[in-house]
Amino acid sequence: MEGSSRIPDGFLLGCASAAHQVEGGLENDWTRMERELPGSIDDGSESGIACDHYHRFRSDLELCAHVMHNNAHRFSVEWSRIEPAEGVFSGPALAHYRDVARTCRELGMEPIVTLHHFTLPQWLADAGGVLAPTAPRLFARFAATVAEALGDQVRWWVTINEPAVYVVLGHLLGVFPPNHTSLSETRLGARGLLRMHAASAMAVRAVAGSHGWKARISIAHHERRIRPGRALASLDQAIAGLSDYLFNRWFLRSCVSGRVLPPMGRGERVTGLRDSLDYIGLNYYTEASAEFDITSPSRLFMRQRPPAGVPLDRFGNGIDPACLGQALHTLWNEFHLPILITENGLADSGDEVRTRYLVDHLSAVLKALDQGVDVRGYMYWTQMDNFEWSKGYSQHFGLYSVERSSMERHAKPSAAVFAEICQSRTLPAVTTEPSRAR
Ligand code: IFM
Repeated sequence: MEGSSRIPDGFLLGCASAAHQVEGGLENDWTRMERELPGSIDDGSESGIACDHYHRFRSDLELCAHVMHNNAHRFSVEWSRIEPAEGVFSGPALAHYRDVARTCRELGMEPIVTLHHFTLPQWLADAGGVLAPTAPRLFARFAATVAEALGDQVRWWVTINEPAVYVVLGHLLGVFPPNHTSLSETRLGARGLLRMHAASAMAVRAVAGSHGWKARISIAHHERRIRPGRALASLDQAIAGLSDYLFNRWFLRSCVSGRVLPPMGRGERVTGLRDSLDYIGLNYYTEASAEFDITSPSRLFMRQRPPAGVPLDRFGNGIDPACLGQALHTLWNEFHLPILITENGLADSGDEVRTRYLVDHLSAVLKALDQGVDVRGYMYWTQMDNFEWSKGYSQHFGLYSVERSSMERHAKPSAAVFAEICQSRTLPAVTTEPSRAR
């Protein structure tokens, strides 16, 4: 391992989760799709009670703090629970999330709160979802309500999780609600999310200002390193460059410029967008190769393939920790904003590759830190195996497994390694060879 293996004091280390994947008992656009659209979930499951984290959050958080020695925790608040009907806010739901944030603090973990993580209340989905002209205003009102309830406990905010993933999977590829496959809707959806981000960032800042606490606001940006498939094929290079711009840069650059950049808009200014990012939340998993494919106009003429010469995850995506290092450098060089790794993880049912993945990716982070990139923390995705969206319960990203019949949590070997890292604040040397995750 090159560079420092010592993790600096104050560096945040923890796990990330999302309400729909762990809480259970929800009524939102996803639960409706799971029930009503046959085949929408690969293993035929419904999220159901998920990990029953809504009722077990305290003991789950204790595992993070006392067993894994985490000093931070990222979770999302569920809009459909807090605002079950338009304009009707649930006091008990707000009190619950306030309790979660306060419990994090009491356990010595910095809470990082996501306002939108893939799900929408059904009433908003019925009104057009993120395409609805009212969505930014409604999301801002929701954000202000959450900030009023939780704000004195929370400094780190994520307005929207992975906007590019959300709009591509929901509006271009039809895998997430609303299950549409429309290029023009994809453009409108991207614009809608940008406006929702701007409006909610302004709302959280206004509440913070009036109460005198500090809010650090960002999105959780999913960066997927995309290389041209055939190094010398100029169409592959063009398509890789285009998808890198659309998927990895468009949202962030629009935020910094304060305008809806082409091709989603014509540079029109959005109130509150400019300087709406205090840091960059980075979700980093894998890399891909892009090849030009004339037969798939609906996929922007692009076919993604596993890259050559690197180990693959179980979806066939490349695992190369150096790519996380490159992502950190390119983001830092372009935006000069602190970076918080809001997600990094691996689906590995046998827990055979996770330890290596974790240590190598953390090692890449420490190297980037040594080289001057301002990285503030690292959240592993995720504490426990949970509902992995359209893959259902078939994918296992967790450091803990969950027995579905009893809901018992069991630490995997990688959890012990993460615990040791967080406690000693030092990276161990890992000797196993990288292999393909099952
Ligand atoms: O489970 C998801 C999470 O909700 C968003 N980022 C990627 C994770 C793994 O696929």
